[in-house]
Amino acid sequence: MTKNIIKSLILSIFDDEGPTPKIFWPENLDEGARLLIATKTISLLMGDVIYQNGDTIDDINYFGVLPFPDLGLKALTYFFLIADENARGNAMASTITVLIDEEKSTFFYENMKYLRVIIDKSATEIQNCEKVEEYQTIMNALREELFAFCNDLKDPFSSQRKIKVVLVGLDRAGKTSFLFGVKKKYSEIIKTLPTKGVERSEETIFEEQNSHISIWDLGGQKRYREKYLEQSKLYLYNIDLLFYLIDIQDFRRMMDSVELFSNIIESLKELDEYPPIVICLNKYDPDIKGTEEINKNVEIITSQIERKAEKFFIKIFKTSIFDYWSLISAYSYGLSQLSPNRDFFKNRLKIFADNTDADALLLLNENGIILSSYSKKEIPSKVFEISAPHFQTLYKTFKEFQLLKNDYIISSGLKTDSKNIIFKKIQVNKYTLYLLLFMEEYHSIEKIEKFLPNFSNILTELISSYI
Ligand SMILES: Nc1nc2c(ncn2[C@@H]2O[C@H](COP(=O)(O)OP(=O)(O)OP(=O)(O)O)[C@@H](O)[C@H]2O)c(=O)[nH]1
Ligand SMILES: [Mg+2]
Repeated sequence: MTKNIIKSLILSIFDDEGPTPKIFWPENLDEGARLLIATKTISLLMGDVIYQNGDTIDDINYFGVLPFPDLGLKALTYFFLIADENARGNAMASTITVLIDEEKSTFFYENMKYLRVIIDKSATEIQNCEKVEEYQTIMNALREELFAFCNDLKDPFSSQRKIKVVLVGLDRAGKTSFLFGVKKKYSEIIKTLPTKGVERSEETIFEEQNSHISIWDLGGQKRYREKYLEQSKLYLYNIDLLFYLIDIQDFRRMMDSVELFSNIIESLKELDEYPPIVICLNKYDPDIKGTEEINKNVEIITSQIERKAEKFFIKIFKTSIFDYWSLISAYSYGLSQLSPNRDFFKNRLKIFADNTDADALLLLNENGIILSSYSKKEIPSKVFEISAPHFQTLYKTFKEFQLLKNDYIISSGLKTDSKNIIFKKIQVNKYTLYLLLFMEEYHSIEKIEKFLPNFSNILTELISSYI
């Protein structure tokens, strides 16, 4: 019997009295605990600006995993809005929260995709139902469905979340170089030999993370391709994230690459696996990018891949080992897909940007991986592209010589439009993170200092369950 894994289930609504636990199970759930859960789940997601930017109700919904260390519990929470003419902004912030013992939290990560569907369905029912009295019925049905789901699981929790990331593509597409490039192991790149079979390595986003990320770099030569397609149960099973690399300069083999992609899609479908896929149009080198021939290749391959991808979630990047930013952007984007809290992060970054009048900001970890980003317009992302890698190097250098005041590096002299790029190290609990902001010069530091404590507090809650 595994149904006891779920300790509690709560529907909280922000009404006239503030965050209120409306429907909860078990009935004898401690009042203090109830209130804490309602308050934390709602307040973490609700910014001052949330209703004011013209979003429709359906646009606002976030899933995330939150810790409740005082209760010894971990929560999977879904934030959504319920329309209400009398409420501020014509909507009430609401959350559905499922709680389990904190040491079993892998259960959430491993079953996220199913739990999302189940909870989302109930939230939609609540949004659409006319009578408040029906909330109880909907929540009872949700509880039954969650119990049934848990009962069907053979092994609902292991102590560590195991994540499998796979890189595939034709031989010489640049998979192994891509991984070296991300790690700035340049001396290795020039020595790469064709990968034999599979090479496995590990990724760590935080030292403290409770997940094990294993990266499989699958050799792309014909015999290895045949092997992993034949033994797809071994190689393509249980994938959390897939990178597919294509050599954009090798026009001759472009259709072979599309065919391989198509074969992989078919294998995944057979295995009932639907990982997010990051496509890298690789060898898009700085000196040839924008040329007519390359543009044409990009166009052709993009349309082919999109057609073959069917219902898979794909995101296409143009990458080159000579453009570090292109590698780290694609790589980070992929890894961020592994985080159940990615929407939470983005939302928090947006609120911080609005508070500080920043046009854009990035949150990086110590290895320069972009944990989350937010930008109001398209232009600033270009600014980051040029500056982010340099700032981190600058930071390390300055730090070494103890030249930094309060861990800030500020670009001044961007005299074109009185904007600054600000780089700041922030300590969030035991995690060292870096913020990169693009913002108005005027009072920029004061604004950051004013809102940073609250921002850091919230990040503390979110970061321990980032991955
Ligand atoms: N111009 C250019 N060359 C690249 C790039 N990435 C990789 N290469 C080169 O392409 C060749 C193949 O790179 P690998 O990383 O070994 O390719 P792979 O996909 O791992 O190949 P297999 O292991 O056989 O599947 C090497 O000579 C690399 O130096 C790139 O972005 N631009
Ligand atoms: Mg290789």
